[in-house]
Amino acid sequence: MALHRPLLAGVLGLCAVLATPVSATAAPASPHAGGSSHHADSLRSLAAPIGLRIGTAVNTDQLASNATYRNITASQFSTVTPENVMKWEVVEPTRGTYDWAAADRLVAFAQANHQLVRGHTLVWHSQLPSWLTAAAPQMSPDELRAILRQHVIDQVTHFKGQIWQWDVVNEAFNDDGTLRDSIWLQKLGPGYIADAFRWAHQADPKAKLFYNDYNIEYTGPKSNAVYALVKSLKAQGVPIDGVGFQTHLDTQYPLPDLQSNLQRFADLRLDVAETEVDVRTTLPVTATEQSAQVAGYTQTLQACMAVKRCISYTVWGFDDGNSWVPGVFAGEGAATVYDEKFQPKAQYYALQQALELGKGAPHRTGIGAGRG
Ligand code: 9MR
Repeated sequence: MALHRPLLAGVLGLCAVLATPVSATAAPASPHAGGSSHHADSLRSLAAPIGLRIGTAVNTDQLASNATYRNITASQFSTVTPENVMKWEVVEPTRGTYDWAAADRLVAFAQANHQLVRGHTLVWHSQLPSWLTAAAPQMSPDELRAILRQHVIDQVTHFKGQIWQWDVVNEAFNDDGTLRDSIWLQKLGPGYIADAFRWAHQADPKAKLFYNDYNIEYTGPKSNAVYALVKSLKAQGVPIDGVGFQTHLDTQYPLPDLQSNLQRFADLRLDVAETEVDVRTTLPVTATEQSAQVAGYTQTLQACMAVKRCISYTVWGFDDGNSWVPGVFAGEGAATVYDEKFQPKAQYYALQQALELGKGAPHRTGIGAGRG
């Protein structure tokens, strides 16, 4: 997989470090974590008055085996994203044989807990099944296109009516703004992107269809290239509804213009979402670094709240024990809002406080389906 160029979040002093938590009740979850009995200070409850959804990526092994993990997932968040179980290698490990079991269980969990689901992801260069990566180089463009079309249509059809937002195409660009040299680009040319949106729309006309990428949170060659792409897709009538900004941040890099960048995409009459937020730093974490992490969470949530078409804010896992970061960035971690023992950190209270203080933010209208 591509290593993300660490992003910035460390605008020290940009946001005040929280001295006092908004509430001491952040904690895990009442036994009635589902249903409508969420604590008034939960992230999902605090975000509800402005129509904002707060989400998390979910590790479905933890969800099945760990009651604390399950309770926090249910009580704090109003959307869930499968961290891995809707990816192609999981849903079709053998050609023609689908295994939806893990994804279906997550969808059922979400429904039981009145959560919406972000489907992740239909077209990507990574986590492809080995039968596909082995055979693709020898396939004709027509053959590969038929396989991709079938994949998109079968998966979206399977979950029809159950997915709020689909990440239809994920990470199609390089950081310099050129298209990534994936098997899709090599064999099908750049038109595979528009095709994927058309196929997904055909299979579930009500799902909101997103383009999703990292390092597009600030303006620059990559963000500008995605902007040009989605503007052109809209102009051609391709059924795209939104852009997902993954927002994997690192305290050593600045994040200069997230809000205005989100706004320029929103001005194209697209919804926007922060889809995979985390803020990593070097270990062990110093007080200065944690301040920068707190600032990163505050800044990213406030930017979303300030943009009316920013309809969801999703963290890429909520606890440090299950974060992807240490496995990929040597010597870094502590990127989430709960520690390894599922205790909320200052980063959690920063989200709580931003929501508390942002009650006057514009009410989102994009919760239902529909374009324009
Ligand atoms: O968090 C995911 C991790 O468990 C997987 O091993 C990894 C495989 O590439 O994918 C991680 O999730 C990625 C997401 O699907 C797309 N954006 C970047 C995320 C972090 O790598």
